[in-house]
Amino acid sequence: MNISDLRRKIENKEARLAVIGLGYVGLPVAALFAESGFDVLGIEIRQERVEKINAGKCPIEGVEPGLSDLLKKVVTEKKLIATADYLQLNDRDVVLIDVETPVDENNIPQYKALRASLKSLFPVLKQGALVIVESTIAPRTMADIVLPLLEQQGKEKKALNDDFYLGNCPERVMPGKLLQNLRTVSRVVGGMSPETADTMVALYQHIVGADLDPTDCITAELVKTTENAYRDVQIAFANEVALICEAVGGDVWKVRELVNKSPGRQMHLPGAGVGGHCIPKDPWLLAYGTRDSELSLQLIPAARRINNSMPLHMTRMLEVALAQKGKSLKKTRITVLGYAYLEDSDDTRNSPSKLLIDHLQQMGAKVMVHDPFVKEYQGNLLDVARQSDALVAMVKHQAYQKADLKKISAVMSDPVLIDGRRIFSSEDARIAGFSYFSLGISPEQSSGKS
Ligand code: SAJ
Repeated sequence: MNISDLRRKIENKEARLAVIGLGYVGLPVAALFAESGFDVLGIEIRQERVEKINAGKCPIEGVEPGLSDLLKKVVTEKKLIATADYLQLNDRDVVLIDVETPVDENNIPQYKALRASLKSLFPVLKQGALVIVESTIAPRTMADIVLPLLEQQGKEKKALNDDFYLGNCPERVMPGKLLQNLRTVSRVVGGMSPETADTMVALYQHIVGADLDPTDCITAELVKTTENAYRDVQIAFANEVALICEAVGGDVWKVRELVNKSPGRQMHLPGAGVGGHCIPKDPWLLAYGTRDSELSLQLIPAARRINNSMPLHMTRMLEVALAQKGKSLKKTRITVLGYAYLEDSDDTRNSPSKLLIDHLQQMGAKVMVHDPFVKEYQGNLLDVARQSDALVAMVKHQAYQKADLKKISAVMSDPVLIDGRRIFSSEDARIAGFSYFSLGISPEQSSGKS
């Protein structure tokens, strides 16, 4: 089958699709293509996940509007079937790869899952099939790693743009808005040839109601990692301004509001840390692309260091607040509000709270954790906070924005409130009986002494 035949089959939805990796990205993608009328095979190595999906049950927890119902519908209609068996890929015209691409403790990309999926795919890949990597990858990964693994295995060889076609179409999803982002956010469509990119546009047009920008693979790899490195640097800037405001007696939240009135400014939100599956990782993927060059990056690594230091800054704020009451961290009881990395989500990957909790425990504090979305930390907030010396607010869950601070303060002893996301107002916290300290506001201003 040549690219024109494939394009025709895609346009009239006869092409048989497969998605390798039914996680936060792969599962909604598979469900959307199934809903649009394609026959979709989902490949998932976790057997329990396969069974759950084939029972029409969504394995993704948290608030994902529409996903559970959509999955149930397409599974019931048998438009989406999950399996762990790679052999079933042999009749698939298009194979999307949505496996994890984490970085290790040295910020080096770990492509184990990507390599494994390509190695399993090679022997069963249908002649003339289109392979699209949706996972986020470092620049040059398509050319240096993906292509060679599809061109040869052992003695068997395959020819690009003849035996198979290849592209990279990075996802732009966000937990809590998986379906919405897939349907409404533009995508960069990188093909190993212009014809492949155009064929990929024809495919994604079935589920994406936004710009589809055809280009080459290196551009697609650079755009995805750059857009997240951009966000990380912007957040780091906001965090450094927060530290400046604390040092000079300012209020970063007011400063940010007024700075953003200046045309062309978009100062991001300072915060207690940067978590999630994208932002902490993608700057390192971008940097990894330069590994064979003489280039030594400055700004992008520095931004990562600043953002990673924010949970420890919360500890320092806590120590200052407790010292004003003649207390030290050792033996105090601290309640951490929020373990997810993002408000109103159950996603705990790279949770900044984990860094804070580990550090507080190393300093000898007894740490309680509450999070309305994370199973092991759900429970009655008053019970968790009871007898605590301090609260550290790490995630701006709606439940905390609506919390009755008076009731919480009443079950604590001489309470301190450290606010890492400006969830509360200084006045409300003080009236409720807390000694209140907010990230980005000098201690004097926070406690109303200035
Ligand atoms: N954060 C800040 N200050 C900010 C924004 C975020 O401290 O101004 C923190 C958050 O608390 C969180 C982390 O950074 O811990 C990441 O937040 P995020 O809003 O960037 O959420 P993510 O990680 O889900 O980012 C995803 C990314 N999307 C993709 O990679 C496809 C990101 O590019 C999007 O901008 C973001 O979703 C979004 O807002 O849609």
